[in-house]
Amino acid sequence: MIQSNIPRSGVAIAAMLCGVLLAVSQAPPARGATIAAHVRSPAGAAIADAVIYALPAASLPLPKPTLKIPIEQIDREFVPYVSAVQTGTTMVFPNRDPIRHHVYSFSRAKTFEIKLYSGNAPSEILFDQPGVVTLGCNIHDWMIAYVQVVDTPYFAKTDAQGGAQLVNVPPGKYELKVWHPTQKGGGEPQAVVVGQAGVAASFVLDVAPRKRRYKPPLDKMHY
Ligand SMILES: [Cu+2]
Repeated sequence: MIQSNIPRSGVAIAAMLCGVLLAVSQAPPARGATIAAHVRSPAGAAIADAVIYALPAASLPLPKPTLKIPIEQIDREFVPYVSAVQTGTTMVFPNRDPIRHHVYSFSRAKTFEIKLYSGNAPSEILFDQPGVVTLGCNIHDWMIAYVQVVDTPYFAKTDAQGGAQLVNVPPGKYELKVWHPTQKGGGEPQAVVVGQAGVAASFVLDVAPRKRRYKPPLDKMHY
């Protein structure tokens, strides 16, 4: 910080404040627009945990993934149940339980296992191929999670109201796709043109109810 010997008058301070306000109001706009997507069933019910992703029609210089994305194990479940990540993302699998877990995948997009561990997993996993990766725990049959690995940084997952916001999408043409772990039909890809004002899209997707395997209460656990 440069010291100044010039006394600051009220006018000078007011001018400085104006400059600050001007700088705030002239902040550059967000880098892109928003794709507001909505997914519902043929009967009109909101579909949660659907992954929406936008693949650029032309090759764009896409930002690379930089964050490590966690899937935790909490109360003998994977959290979250559904994740979406960009191809090239490193994922970590912290175990928050007082018992050990053994995370594995036989999926073609990523086959791996992290043998029985507590706390932070001894290895991180690079998801370097697009596709669906199904995770299980070798000890607890009911534990399941899905990772949709996509060749784009523009994706989002629907909330309980079936809505998903893909943010900071540069203007241009995209193929908009939807995926859900228990999808049965519908959800055909859509061509969308993203303008400065963004775009809205809706999908109708037929999904089966999630089937859960029996999860014993804690006092019935032997491991
Ligand atoms: Cu487990």
